[in-house]
Amino acid sequence: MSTNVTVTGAAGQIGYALLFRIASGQLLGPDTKVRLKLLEIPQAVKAAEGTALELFDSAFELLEDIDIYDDPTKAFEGTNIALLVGARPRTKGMERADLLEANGGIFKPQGEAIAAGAANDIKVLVVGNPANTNALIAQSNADGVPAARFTAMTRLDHNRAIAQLAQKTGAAVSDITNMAIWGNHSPSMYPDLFNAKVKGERAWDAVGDENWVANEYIPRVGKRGAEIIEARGASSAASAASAAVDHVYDWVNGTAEGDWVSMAVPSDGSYDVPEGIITSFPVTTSGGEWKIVQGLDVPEFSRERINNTVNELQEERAAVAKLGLV
Ligand code: NAX
Repeated sequence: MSTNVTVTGAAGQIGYALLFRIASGQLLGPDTKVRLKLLEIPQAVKAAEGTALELFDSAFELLEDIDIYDDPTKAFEGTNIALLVGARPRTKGMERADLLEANGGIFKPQGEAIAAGAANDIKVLVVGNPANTNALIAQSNADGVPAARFTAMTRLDHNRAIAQLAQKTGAAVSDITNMAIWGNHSPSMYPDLFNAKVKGERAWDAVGDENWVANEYIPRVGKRGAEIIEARGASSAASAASAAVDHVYDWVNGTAEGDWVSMAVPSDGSYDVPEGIITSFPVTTSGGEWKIVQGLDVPEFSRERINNTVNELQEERAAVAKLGLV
């Protein structure tokens, strides 16, 4: 048995890091063979073919086949896992409405193609920005596919939040559990230290410095993408690919007992977050399904910040609704 994995934006920089991780078995585990289906725009198909040659040259034992398409209907046919990485970036002078409209032109037909031909167990992760709202557009246009199959990536923010907390407290990354990112994959997202733990102790108490949390930690995690661009001269790529692998691996294989991960998923109204928007929550996964963790502590400090990031997503939803995309 093999699993069909579609990757869009395959010729891009995240694609270049991601495809080798998938083909080596890190996405689905060492017992699952993979057939890659790559989607690119016509101008980038040749570059995707170049990456496919390198994948071939790596002689990955789990990689059964690679097909390259410039047509979403073919790229999503029979697919089990779809990683939607390709998106339209914001260019100079572009207003938010223009950005959302341009991405609507990508994610609406991709949602329709998923509905038309993907496998019954399809799972979708949207990485391409604005990821949460692009996921909402795809989901809204995928008639007949359960909304829960559409998720967006906040796992990079989650991993950044763990790494920064480990550095501050001197703990190992493996000592940090129960991290949660709430909201949008944008600088407004909220990493929650009230529920995260450092060696079992509440992270807020382990840090013991509200000023650091409010004025250094949260902005640092939120603006880490800009810091990487400043240092590298290009946006995060390998860390984003790594986070995408973590997201799908945990969705398919389940979260560890007592721990959870962050995924942007369609809200069911939990924690008074408006229903329907695709927003990050702490979730557990089991049997290929996710569940929002219930009953967590949401003090005023968290509530204000969750409301702020969720309001941003509601505005994005209103803007794409106005464009007839959802
Ligand atoms: P690149 O510009 O290197 O690659 C994007 C690729 O997508 C290009 O090869 C392009 O031809 C392709 N593409 C464009 N439209 C397409 C379509 N309709 N169908 C198929 N392919 C299409 O960008 P890269 O650095 O790889 O980043 C990809 C996306 O990830 C961007 O939108 C970026 O903003 C987003 N990110 C999201 C992150 C997250 O945490 N959710 C973090 C990393 C990254 O910034």
